[in-house]
Amino acid sequence: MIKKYVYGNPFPTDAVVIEIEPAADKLPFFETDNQGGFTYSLSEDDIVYGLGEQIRGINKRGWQYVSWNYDNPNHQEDTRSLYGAHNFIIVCGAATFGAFFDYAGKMEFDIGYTKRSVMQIKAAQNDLAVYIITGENEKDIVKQFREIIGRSYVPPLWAFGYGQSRWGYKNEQDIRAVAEQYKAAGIPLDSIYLDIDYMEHYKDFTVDKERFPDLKKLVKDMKTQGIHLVPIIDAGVKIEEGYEVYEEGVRGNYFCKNADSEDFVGAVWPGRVHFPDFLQSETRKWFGKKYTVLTKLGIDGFWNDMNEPAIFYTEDRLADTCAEIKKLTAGNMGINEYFTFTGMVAGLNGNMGDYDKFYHNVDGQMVKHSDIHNLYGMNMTRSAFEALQEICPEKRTLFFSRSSYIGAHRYGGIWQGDNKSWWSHILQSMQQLPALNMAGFLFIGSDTGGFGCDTTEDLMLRWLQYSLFTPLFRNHSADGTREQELYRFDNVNAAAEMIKIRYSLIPYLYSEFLKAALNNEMMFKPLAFDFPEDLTAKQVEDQLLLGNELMIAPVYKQNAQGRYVYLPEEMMLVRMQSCNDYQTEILPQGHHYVNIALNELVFFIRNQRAIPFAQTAENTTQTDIHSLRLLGYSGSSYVLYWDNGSSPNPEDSLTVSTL
Ligand code: MIG
Repeated sequence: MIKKYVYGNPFPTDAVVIEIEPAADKLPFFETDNQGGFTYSLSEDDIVYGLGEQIRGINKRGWQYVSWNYDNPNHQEDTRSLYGAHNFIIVCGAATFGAFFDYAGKMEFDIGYTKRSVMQIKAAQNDLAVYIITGENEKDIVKQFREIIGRSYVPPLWAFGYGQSRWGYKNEQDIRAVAEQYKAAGIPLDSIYLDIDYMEHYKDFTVDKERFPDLKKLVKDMKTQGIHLVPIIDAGVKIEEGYEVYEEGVRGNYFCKNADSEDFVGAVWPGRVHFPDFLQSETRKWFGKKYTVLTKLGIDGFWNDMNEPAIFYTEDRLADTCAEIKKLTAGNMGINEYFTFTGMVAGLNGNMGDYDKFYHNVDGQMVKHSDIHNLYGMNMTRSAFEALQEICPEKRTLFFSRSSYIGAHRYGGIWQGDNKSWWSHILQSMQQLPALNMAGFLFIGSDTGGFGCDTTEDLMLRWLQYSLFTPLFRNHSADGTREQELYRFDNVNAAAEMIKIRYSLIPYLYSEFLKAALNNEMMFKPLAFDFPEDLTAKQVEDQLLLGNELMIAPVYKQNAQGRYVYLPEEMMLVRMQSCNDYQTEILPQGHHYVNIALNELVFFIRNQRAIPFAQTAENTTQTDIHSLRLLGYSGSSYVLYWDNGSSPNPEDSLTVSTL
């Protein structure tokens, strides 16, 4: 059952797509101060799940989180905000219920941080809707929630292939070289990503003519090899006379304004920019249509970046900072002045105060950005999604975004933002998956191998062995870091086998994805969701159930030759060196130490279940679902969901068959 409680005058976020009448009774479970604050007493055994893309564990107890979409490539345990805001939690224990705090501004979730047994949730203003969901169990609560937030985005089938990306591919030759070297190494590939360097001076919807003289031909040549090129689009629009997007935006009043009703100026990669006011439907229509510049060249996938929006600096703060620094550095600078000075410089990027300085035009009303901050990225992706539905109505376009709010799951996927080539970031990515699924995000994945800093061969192999299970499977790294295309490593063979295994698993992964999307289910679940009576399962933070048949337990520690795994029931261990070389072993319920060599993939098939396993393929156009074999317990069957992989509504071509 879902009940809605309204406080003040909430801004319509469009997270919930079903009309729900506000309840007349008193808010259950929480005490409210009627000032945006909500308090719940946690029992010792309560678990709190959720918050989507956030730091720390599957159980969120013991930290304070802040929903404030934020560009933090250096996130660690002490971080409070990441790229997305997903204010949905499930409390499980003394009482079990779900709660969604539909509020687009800054929101704090103190989950036993200030006081171990108190959960304090606080919206910056008392203008929000709170949805309380009760049900049979966690999965039922999720299903009810997902029903009210609308169907999750389903990407084209090719988006389940492996993708290679790097910030630093500078020109056509670089792109062609990546394709050639993957082919030479015999590694399947479905996509290569174009980062900001394909643009002319980082201007959206332009292509640098010198470095990419004939993008249309490049797109075509790549397609004949089964490879899709996926360009990036940034939120900020460069201020430059004669640049069409800028001029149209100014003329149409499509940009965010400052307090004096002038177009607001921030600085990001292109230098000084205006930010499209994606909260206006007119802006969304205008900006969305711009994607045709690229679809006309044969492009059929995009990633939307910098849409928190990230702001490196604003002009007035820069001027103030420079003036202050002049004063600080005049004469003999003391150590306190020195730290004030470095702090001021570091504080330019993503400064909270800058988000108070611009406004959105919502039906003629000026709304301060910080009050609706977390909706910006969602509306950018919505702009693209809705426009592309009109421009290419016959097929799905791949979209994923960096920033998001609940509701954005209807328009695209998300990648989990900038991470690092750190072992801890394998685990961090994995711990977010169930929470993201709870919030509707199904097309998700991390920058495999790590985005920032230098990767190592063993980190890459272990990351592949995890990421090959995630719907979005992309190797991505930052400019200046060690190159990490798989052919760069000594043990290219082991990496190649992992990618081939991914392609053999695509029928299973895609089928489970369709089930999750069409039936409002989770693709990745904490163990306790399927084994609610098992007290040990409740504590497992580094294993996940995948679909209804698998359990994954990746290695995420350097030099580890294996790991401890907890089996909540008897399962079949599958140990693969390649699609055709594998061993299986039945393990009883309980604790096990499992050896896992660096070149091996280990996963578990649940008791009396089986999964479809295909011949590997060079890319998804070769995925053959007619020669599937079942892998797992003999005598068990599998229900396969399949469609043509491209029709806008999966239902239109859906087939459900039992193997
Ligand atoms: O400030 O476009 O998260 O994936 O490679 C960095 C360059 C801007 C951030 C994205 C990352 C991308 C990078 N971008």
